Amino acid sequence: MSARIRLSDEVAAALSSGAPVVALESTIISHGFPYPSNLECALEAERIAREEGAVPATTAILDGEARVGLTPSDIERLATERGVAKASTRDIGTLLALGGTGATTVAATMAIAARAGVRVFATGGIGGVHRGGATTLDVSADLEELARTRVAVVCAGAKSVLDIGLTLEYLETRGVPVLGYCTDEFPAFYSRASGHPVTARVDEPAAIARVLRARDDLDLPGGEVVANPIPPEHELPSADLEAWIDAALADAERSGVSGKAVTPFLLARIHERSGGASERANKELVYSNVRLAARIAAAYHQR
Ligand code: PSU
Ligand code: MN
Repeated sequence: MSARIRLSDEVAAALSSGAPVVALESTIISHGFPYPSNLECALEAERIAREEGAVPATTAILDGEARVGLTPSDIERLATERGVAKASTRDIGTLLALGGTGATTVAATMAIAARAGVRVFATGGIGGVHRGGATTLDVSADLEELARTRVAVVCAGAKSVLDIGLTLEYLETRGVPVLGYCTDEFPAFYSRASGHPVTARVDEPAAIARVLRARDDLDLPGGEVVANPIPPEHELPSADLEAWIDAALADAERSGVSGKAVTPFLLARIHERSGGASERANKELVYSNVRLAARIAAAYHQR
């Protein structure tokens, strides 16, 4: 493993004994939720991973150090400090060299986790091709990282602020399998349905682990999307959702936000517009993804 990455003692011990580890990202903490929901969600995600017998490996870059496995006070810092950068893959080198602090996106978390030896990662939603992406080229670096880095990303699909059809086309082109956990349909984050099919439906965590092993054995590049629909009792009504999303997109258009600020802007607007409902749903789907990721990691490490 790279000497550039600092593992927590707990993560180091788990990796060296072949115990299950689940990577967790930190952009969701610094830029995905307002305080104190962000802190609550990050700590509860760690608790659930442990409850399921896996070691949580929350990842970030702190004061120029790539860290896999954080302390509760590191997490609190990411949840409260102003001006923590949103760090994608391209930012890693700069932050390390110049002593910066960044909350890692799905892409950067995958890049660091893979180099630490972590195979399974849980988050809320992945980035994707934005609406209009065919002309703006606003395509998340998450999709590029999925194409080259061998980490399975357990998520609740992608938000419909994105163009879900184009996101799936892009993943197909780049050779990334999209595995539907107990679903034939790719989920749309707050809702279980998107109208778009997955690559394959897989109904057991152990079967997902076997897919990862098969891909490892053939040395196929890249990772996998494991799409886990939000639990039905937490799904948001689609009429409300469409109104909030349309309003958020219109706000974005009006304010001229661009580049890496787009996704955090849209998330914040949806949370505001929905008066807390989207935050609750977002937390619940993260918890459900962490539980599934821990079970996949446990099966993957059971030889
Ligand atoms: N989607 C969400 N919540 C999030 C993100 C995406 O529902 O917090 C974050 C993740 O960290 C993801 C990043 O990797 O946004 C994607 O940003 P961009 O679209 O700029 O690639
Ligand atoms: Mn973008």
